[in-house]
Amino acid sequence: MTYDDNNIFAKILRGEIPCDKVYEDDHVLAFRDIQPQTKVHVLVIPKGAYVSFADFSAQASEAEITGFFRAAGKIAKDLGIEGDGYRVLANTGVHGHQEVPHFHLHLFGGQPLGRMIK
Ligand code: IU
Repeated sequence: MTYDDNNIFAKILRGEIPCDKVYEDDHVLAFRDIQPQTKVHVLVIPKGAYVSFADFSAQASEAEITGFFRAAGKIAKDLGIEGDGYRVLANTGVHGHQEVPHFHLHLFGGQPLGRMIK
């Protein structure tokens, strides 16, 4: 899918809009969701221009994919939500109700989550 350089996460990556950053490395940025749905609600995004999970999983290099998922796991651990458990979610496309067209993982935790979030 064509990537929109003006999506909000692209602007955050370029530093044009601030974010509440919790982690950054060469390939990954993570920040707190602006409208948290749970006590801990963090978004993990690749720095590369991928619209969705579909594009990221199909087009990203193995190094990007490995780095991304390793970072996501480390972020959850560093946030202190690993012990009691948490939820990872990637809304994708129209049926998935993806609102921001830059691939992101939601990390939800810090409280019991029930069966579904979102
Ligand atoms: P979705 O998976 O694309 O549906 O979720 C997008 C998330 O991005 C949603 O939880 C928003 O609250 C969040 N978000 C944000 O953290 N900062 C922003 O400036 C905007 C959306 I716009």
